[in-house]
Amino acid sequence: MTKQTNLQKDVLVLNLEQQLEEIAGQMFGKTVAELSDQETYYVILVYVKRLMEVSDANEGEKKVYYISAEFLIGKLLSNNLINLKIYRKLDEFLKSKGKDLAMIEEVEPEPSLGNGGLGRLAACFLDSITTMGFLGDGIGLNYHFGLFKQVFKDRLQNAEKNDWIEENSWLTKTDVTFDVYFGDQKVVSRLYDIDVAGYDSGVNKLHLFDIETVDESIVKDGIDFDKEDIEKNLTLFLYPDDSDEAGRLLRIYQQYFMVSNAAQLILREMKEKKYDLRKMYEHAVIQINDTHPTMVIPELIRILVEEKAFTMDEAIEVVRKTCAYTNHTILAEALEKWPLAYLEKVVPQLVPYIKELDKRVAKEYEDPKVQIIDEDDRVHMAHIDIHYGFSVNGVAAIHTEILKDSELNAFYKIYPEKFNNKTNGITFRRWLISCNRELTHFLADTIGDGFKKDADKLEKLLDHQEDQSVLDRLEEIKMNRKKDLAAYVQKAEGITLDPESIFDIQIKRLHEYKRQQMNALYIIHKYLEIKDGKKPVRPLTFIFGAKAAPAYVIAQDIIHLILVLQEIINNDPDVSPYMKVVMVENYNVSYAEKLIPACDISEQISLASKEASGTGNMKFMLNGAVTLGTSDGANVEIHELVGDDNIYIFGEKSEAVIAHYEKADYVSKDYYEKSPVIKEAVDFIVGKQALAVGHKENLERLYKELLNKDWFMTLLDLEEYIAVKDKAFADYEDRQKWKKMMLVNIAKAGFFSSDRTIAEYNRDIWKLK
Ligand code: GPW
Repeated sequence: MTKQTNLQKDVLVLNLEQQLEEIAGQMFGKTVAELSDQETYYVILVYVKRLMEVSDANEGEKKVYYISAEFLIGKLLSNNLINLKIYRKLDEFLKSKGKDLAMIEEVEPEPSLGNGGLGRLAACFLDSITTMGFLGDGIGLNYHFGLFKQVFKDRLQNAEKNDWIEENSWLTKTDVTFDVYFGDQKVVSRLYDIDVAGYDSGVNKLHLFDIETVDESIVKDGIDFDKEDIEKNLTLFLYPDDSDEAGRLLRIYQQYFMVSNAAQLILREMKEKKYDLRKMYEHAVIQINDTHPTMVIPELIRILVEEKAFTMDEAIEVVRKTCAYTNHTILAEALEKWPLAYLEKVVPQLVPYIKELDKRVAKEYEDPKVQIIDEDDRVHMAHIDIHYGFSVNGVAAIHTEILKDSELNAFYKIYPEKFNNKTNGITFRRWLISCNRELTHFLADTIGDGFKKDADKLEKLLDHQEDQSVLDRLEEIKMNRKKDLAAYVQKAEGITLDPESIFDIQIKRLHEYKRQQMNALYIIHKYLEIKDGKKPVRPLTFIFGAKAAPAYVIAQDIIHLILVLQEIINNDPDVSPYMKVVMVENYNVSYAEKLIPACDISEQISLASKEASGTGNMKFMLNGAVTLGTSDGANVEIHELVGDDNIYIFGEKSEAVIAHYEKADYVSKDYYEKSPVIKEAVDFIVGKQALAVGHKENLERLYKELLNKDWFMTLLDLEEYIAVKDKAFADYEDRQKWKKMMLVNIAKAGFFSSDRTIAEYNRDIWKLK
């Protein structure tokens, strides 16, 4: 069987040219040479899907089910071609037909199935799980309009629906359907699959559930729609809250729909393979990606008790041995706590089980901090995961320590053996091989191409620190990516960037804890300096990309401020030769793939303790950018790896920040009044110039927030940030020094391969063969 399918695949690859001509003929009645880029994309899509269909599936006695509300997979064409090892062959064929593969890649719509880091991590993990030969599938939802599309109007973010699903797509409709009950209300699900090809390996699946009664026409202007009718709206949108909890019933409907389908799919597979359900944990491990899929625990227990004749004790035991939980945040507002009344309304059948789980905890432990249902009748989802799963992991070393020492300390005392760290990682297939082909080829020529399968081999680059031609080539490749980006930004945003300037980039979801506002205050400071005659030796380019949750008012205000600064600065003839600001519209994975390789300075400036890990920081480093960051999340591990000389670290440490919260002694106004530099920058927000361009309401609200609240302590670190950033810009002029910093960053990035992360998940949690 295996041999035969392999042969089929080999034949398809061998006959790539014939195959494509044949498909082109059938689909469009044309030869490949006659196709438009759009048509060529569809033809390749059909071919690659066929190839994956006949590829060997990964096999094993035990499977990991990675359940996640988000899979931010990005465009798939280029990565599939790379992982199937046909990129070059196809590229050459297309060239011979007068076509440019890069242009064809542009045609593909980007799947819109995630917000940010959490969803992108899930996508990197699928790539690595599959590449490493493990049996593992993703389970999530097929949101029709996904995360909103960001459009700037009048220097404000507008949210529009993101209509990403086309007739021909990577989705394959299956004949798998399940009945899902919300109390008495039944809906019928439909499973869509996306094949996940590993690099030089087999395939796994991303299972996305949907319902056929969804009615896209109920979405009128923007992203508003009637929230009442579940059958019509269940899978329309990905709830656009990254870290802000907005307790909405629809979100609970989606979560239950996801886990009910997951549970039914898993039990179906157990049955098909004739596995003993009482030993489910020998064949299945469920990784719960943050608390969004937590209801899978009571749901599985319910099914085992009601349909499979388990006692409550037996069901709890089996489920406990099957489920593992990953925590991605310590932000209180992001830890899901659903009112019991909401759960009663959406999934009354689950409530008795949740109450039973709560009762057992209450009987055993008195500490109110570890109860499942609190005094206000809110259900703490993470607490279900910790009590009724076998593993709890954080996503970077410092984050896991904070979980153990403070946020989840009460649980750590009960279950020290459950806690473990799994520092995040990124797939190098997308974040190096695909997005920076020139750098990839150069690295392969310099140190051999072993790093493609074993990322630690990048360290070999350290042998070339004194090799002038290597250093010069790194600089040259960076310049080429900056030129590429400048050309793209010119087209997409209508803004001219100078590739000779320093590209300083902050791209990530917009959130106060990530402190884009601190970067904006630096920009104001620099602007005023230049106005004052203090010109930088080299022009500076400040680039932002960020979506803000539509309900997150201050985040919208920060976007507004940045767009106001963009307008003022880029149009000021005294200043624009020395600095530019650009906030790119609708930042997404595809944009990241262009921005990251072009970056000189990677902004990772979250308030220490608040960014669980960050993964953009890793992508930048891998592409030769130098980090300017706080001692937060994975920055701490980057710092340890590259050493003091190859990173710019500033700001209060997490212990000090946590102490500020405990003592409630941070007063932003004190910082404002103490420092003329801070005062001047903050006042600019509501000064004449800003108000002439921007909206009073937004700017004043932001100003007041910074002065009177500043919950994420922007002003705490601002002065140090200004000093260290200025130092980084000055150091950039020592080109030799900077090129070595680039080299060390690339060489030390191997640790952040998601292959390493997945190997650790498997070693400590999943234990797949
Ligand atoms: F709040 N993260 C995210 F923890 O992108 F659930 N979305 C989310 O909803 C949450 C976390 C949640 C991010 C973290 O902010 C980031 O630090 C981390 O690198 C990433 O998840 C992957 O672990």
